[in-house]
Amino acid sequence: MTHIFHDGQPLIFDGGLGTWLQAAGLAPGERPETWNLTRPDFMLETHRRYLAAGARALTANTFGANRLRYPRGGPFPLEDVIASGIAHVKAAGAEIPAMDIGPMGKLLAPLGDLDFEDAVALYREIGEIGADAGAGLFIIETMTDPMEVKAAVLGLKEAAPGIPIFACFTLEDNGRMLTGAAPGPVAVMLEGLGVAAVGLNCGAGPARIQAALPALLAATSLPIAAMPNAGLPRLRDGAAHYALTPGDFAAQMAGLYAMGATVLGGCCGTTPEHIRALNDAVRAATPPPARKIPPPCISSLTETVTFGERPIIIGERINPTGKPTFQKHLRAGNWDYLLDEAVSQASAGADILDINVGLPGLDEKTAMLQAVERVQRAVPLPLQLDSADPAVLEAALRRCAGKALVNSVSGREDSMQAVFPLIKRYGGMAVALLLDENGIPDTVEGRMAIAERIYARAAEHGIPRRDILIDALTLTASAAPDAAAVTLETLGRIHAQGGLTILGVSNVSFGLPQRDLVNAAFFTMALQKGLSAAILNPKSPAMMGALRSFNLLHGMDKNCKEYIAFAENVTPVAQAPAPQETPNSLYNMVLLGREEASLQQAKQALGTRSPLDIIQKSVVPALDEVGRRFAAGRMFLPQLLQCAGAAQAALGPLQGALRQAGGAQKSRGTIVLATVQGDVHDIGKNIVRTMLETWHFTVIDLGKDAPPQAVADAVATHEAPLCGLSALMTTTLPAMEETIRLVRARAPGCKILVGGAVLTREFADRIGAHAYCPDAMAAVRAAEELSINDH
Ligand code: B1M
Repeated sequence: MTHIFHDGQPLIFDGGLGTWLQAAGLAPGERPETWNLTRPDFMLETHRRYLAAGARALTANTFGANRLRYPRGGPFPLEDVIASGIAHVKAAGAEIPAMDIGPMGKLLAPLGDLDFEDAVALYREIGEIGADAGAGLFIIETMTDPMEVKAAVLGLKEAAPGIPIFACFTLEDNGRMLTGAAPGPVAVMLEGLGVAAVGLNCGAGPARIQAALPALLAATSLPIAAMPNAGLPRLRDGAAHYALTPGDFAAQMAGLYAMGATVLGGCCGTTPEHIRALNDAVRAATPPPARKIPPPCISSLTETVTFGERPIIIGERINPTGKPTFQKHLRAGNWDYLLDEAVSQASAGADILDINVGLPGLDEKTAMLQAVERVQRAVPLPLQLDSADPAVLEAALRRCAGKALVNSVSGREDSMQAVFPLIKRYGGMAVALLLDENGIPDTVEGRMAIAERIYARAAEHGIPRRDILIDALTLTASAAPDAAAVTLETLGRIHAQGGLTILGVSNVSFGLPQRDLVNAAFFTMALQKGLSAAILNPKSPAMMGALRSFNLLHGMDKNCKEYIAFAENVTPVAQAPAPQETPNSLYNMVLLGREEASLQQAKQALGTRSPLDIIQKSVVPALDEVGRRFAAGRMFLPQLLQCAGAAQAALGPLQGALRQAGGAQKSRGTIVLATVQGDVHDIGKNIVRTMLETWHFTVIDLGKDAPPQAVADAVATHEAPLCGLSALMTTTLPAMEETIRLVRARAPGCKILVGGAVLTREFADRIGAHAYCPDAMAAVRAAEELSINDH
C-alpha cells in the first residue's frame, strides 16, 4: 500500500463528477458514464483540471457503470464504458487511477429483491473489467446499506485480490445508515474484510461527517476518508446549487483533517476550485495527532464488543446438542423457538450470541444461513458462528452482518488450514481450542505448546495474536479431578503473556447435581485468572450473579449499578421486553416479530373473532406501534422487517377466512391494484386486495414498486374501470401523482382509488383521485360506489 499512502501525508482525491457533468449539459435521464465514450475530450480535460488542482487520486467516471444499468446488447457496452473511464484518468496523468463504484440501484433482499450473492457477482464482474483496464484502486461510494458494501467488497476482492479497496458510505440525518447501522460497527466489519480505508462521502456536507468522525476514528485503525458534498443543495431555476464556496469547504475540510481524516476529497457540488482550496488548506494545516489502536473487537451492524477490558458473556443456548425440544423445532423449521432464545439471552445480559445448528440429518448450511439472518434481524448483538464444518462457517461468514467470532479452530493442522484462510478473507476473531492430532494434553506445558503453534500458524495467514481467543478447554471435574487446575493454570499463563482467553464453562459440572453451583465457582476462579470471555447460559442467575459480583469486587461497576439492577431482577428466566395486552396475544407476537407464534395466534383468534376485527384491532395496531418505535429510533430496519414478516404470517389465515366468507359469485368488475413506484410497503395493499376479492371484484395485482407506466399499461390492457394505488411514504406521493396523471391520460374513464398511511383526503383530491380510502373496507365501498356511478 506504500504507493497509495505516503507516510504522514494526506491523500487528496478529486471532487464531484456527476454535478460537474450536469453543469456541462448532461441531459436528464442521460447516464453520466456514457460521456466516457461520447465526450472523451471533455472527460480528459475534467480529470486534468482536478490533477492540476492537486488531486493525487483521480476517480474514473464509472460510478453507475454496472450490468443492471448497462445490460448486454445495449447501445453502450459496459466493458467499453469502464475501460474508457479508466483510460481517461490514466491519460490525464493520475498518480492513482481509481475506479469509482456506486450502489447497484436496487435494494438487497429482504428489503428489495436483489439477492446477496447476485450482488456479489455483479460487483465481481465490474471488478474484473476494472482490473483488466488498469485500475489502481477501487473506491466504493455513497452506499446506504452496509450489506451492499459487504457484497461489493467481496465481489471486488474475488475479482482482483491485489487492488486496494476504499469503502465509503453515506449517513442519514440521524447519523446512521439507511438500515439503522452505525458507522463504528460498520467500520469494524469493513476492516475485518480487509479494505484499505473506510470513510464517509456525499450527504449534507463536512459538518455531518464531522459529527460521525470520532466514532469512526475510535473504531478502526484504518485511514479515514472524508468526501462530502459542498454543503446542502438548494434548488434555483430548476438546478441544484450547493451552499459552500471553495474557501468555506476547504476551511471545514481542514477541520476534518485536524481531527484525523487523511483521505480527503469532494462529492456533489465540489469543483476543481474546491479541491485546489482544500489542497492548499490541508497542506498548511498541522497534521492530525497519532491514532490509537482500538482494542480487539467484533461487531454487529449496530454494536461493537471489545475484548480485554471486562469479561464478555457469550450466550450458549442456541445449540441443539442435548436439547430434544430445540431439536424438534429446528427440524420442523420453527424459528420462533430459536428467536426466543436469542431475545431472552440478550435481555439477560449476553454480549454475543453463539449460533450452532448442527444436527444429524439436517442440512446444516441452509439452517445456519436461516438462523444467522433471523437472529441478526431480531437482536442487535454480534454473533459467534459455531460449526465443525468449514463450509458452513464460510457460508455464515459471507452473510453475517458485522464481524463475527468463529467457533472454532484447533491445533490440528487440517483445522488451521481450513479456518484461518476464512478468517483472513471475511474478517473475524477465532476461538482456538488447545487440542491437536494427539488429543488434549494433560499438562499445562502441553497445552501452551499448542497455543504457541496456533499463534504461529495464524501469523503465517496474516492473523495477529490479538484476534485469537485461546480456549484452554474445560473438562469434566467429576471424571478428572485435576483437570480444572490444569485449565485454570494454562488460562493464567496465556493471560500473563497478554493473550485473550475464552472458556465454555458448563462442561466442568457434567454428571453432578446442582450443576450451577459448581459452574459458578469455576467461572469465578477463571475470571480471577484473567478470563476474557465465557460461553455460558446468561439466563442462569448463579452465573450472572458470579459475573456481576466479580465486576463489582474488581471496581468495574461504578456505584454498584449493574449489580443492583441485576439483583433486583433475579428471575430464573429473563423475560423479553414487555409488550402490552395479555401474554402471547397476536398483538404481542407481531410486536416481537414471531412468525410462527403470530400464525398460531391468528388461527386461534379466528375461533372467536371475525377476520376483519382481528386485522383491524390486533395486526394493524401492532404495526402502528412498530412504526412509532421505528420513528423514535427504538427499533431499526432489521426489527421492522421481522415484525412485517410476523404480520404477514398472521394475515395468511385471516385473508383465507375472508375469502371463504365471500363465496363464489360473478365478478363485479376489474381493478388494477399496485403500490406505487419506489415504495415496497404492500401489507395494506394486500389486505385491500383480499377485501376486494371477497366482495367479488377481479383484482389485477401489480405488486409493489410499480412504475407509473406499467400501471397505465395494465389499466389499458385489461380495460379496467377501476385502479387502486397505495403509498406509505411521503417520498412516494409524487410517484402516486405521476401514476394518476398517466392513467388518466391513457384511460380517461378509469376511476382511481387511493389509500395508505400518509395520505389525506385533501391530497387525494389535489392529485386527481376519485376516492380516498382510509382503510380496506373503505376501498370496497368506494369500488362499489364508483362502479355503480359508472353504469
Ligand atoms: Co416502513 N415506513 N419503511 N417498512 N413501515 C413506515 C411507512 C413509516 C411510517 C415508519 C415510521 O417511520 N414511523 C416510514 C415512512 C415515513 C414517511 O414517509 N412518512 C417508513 C420508512 C421510512 C421505511 C423505510 C424508508 C425505512 C428505511 O429503509 N430506512 C423503508 C422503505 C423502503 C421503500 O419502500 N423504498 C421501509 C421498509 C419497511 C419494511 C420493508 C421493513 C416493512 C414493509 C413490509 C411490507 O409491506 N411487505 C415496513 C413496515 C412494516 C412499516 C410500518 C411499521 C407498517 C406498515 C404497514 O404494513 N401497516 C409503517 C409504520 C405505520 O404505518 N404505522 C412503516 C399496516 C397496514 C395494514 O396499513 O399500509 O396503511 P396500511 O394500509 C391500510 C390503509 O392505509 C389502507 O388500507 C389498509 C388496511 O386497512 N390502504 C389502502 C392502504 N393502501 C390502500 C390502497 C387503497 C385503499 C386503502 O386503494 C387502492
